[in-house]
Amino acid sequence: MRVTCAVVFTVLSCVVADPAIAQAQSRPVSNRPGRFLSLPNAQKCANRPKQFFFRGHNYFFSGHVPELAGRKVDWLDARNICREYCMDLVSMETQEENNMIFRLIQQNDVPYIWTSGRLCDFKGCENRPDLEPKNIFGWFWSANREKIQPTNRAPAGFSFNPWSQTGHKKQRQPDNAEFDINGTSESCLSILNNVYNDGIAWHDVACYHEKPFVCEDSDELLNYVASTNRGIRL
Ligand SMILES: *[C@@H]1O[C@H](CO)[C@@H](O)[C@H](O)[C@H]1NC(C)=O
Ligand SMILES: [Ca+2]
Ligand SMILES: [Ca+2]
Repeated sequence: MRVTCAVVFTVLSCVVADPAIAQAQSRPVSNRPGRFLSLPNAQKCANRPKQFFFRGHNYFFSGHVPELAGRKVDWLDARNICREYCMDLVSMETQEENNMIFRLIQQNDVPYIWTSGRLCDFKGCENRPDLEPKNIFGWFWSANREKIQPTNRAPAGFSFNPWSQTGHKKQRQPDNAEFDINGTSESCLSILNNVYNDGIAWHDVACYHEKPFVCEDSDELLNYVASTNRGIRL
């Protein structure tokens, strides 16, 4: 097992776009001690739920998987459930993909989901002027470590800003509102369905909240499992 870990992290380190973020990411990211990212399980990867397909990736919504339906988990647990399937939480890099996820939420009346969006506010994110101010430039997709575009305007290729214009403090998101209440940072990106009478929109939310989630294929984990399991069909 230890060898597998070392190999995984060697493999992963080859495809890391942002070493600072990636290195920090392999450490625990919540206050619960001793929590790490899960390794993929080849059997689960081969048999992963494939509910819909978009631009080369399979996806599933946890609420539509019999063994996961009704389960709500915190952000890291959600990532780890996805990762065992060679997937990760969903990352909406384009408006088309974002629309697809918004439609899923709307058509199934889903109250909220986790995405892979994460604020770079942990160890490894210091001394990064390019991430300041954090609420505008500090967000990234943890699934592939790509930066999320500045939060204060429509991302390139989007005709609108998917971050909500309102929230707990009646301010546009991200607003880190729970930090003002009791010092808990809102470091994870959730899509909320009209919780603030604001339609379906992106919100920064504290990572301990428990939510259903959408998983998306991870090229990195699929490639790793393919390369270490000769003949496997993924
Ligand atoms: C902070 O406030 C939220 C909202 O009232 C609550 O759910 C959460 O448990 C609180 N957290 C702590 C650490 O007190
Ligand atoms: Ca994506
Ligand atoms: Ca918020």
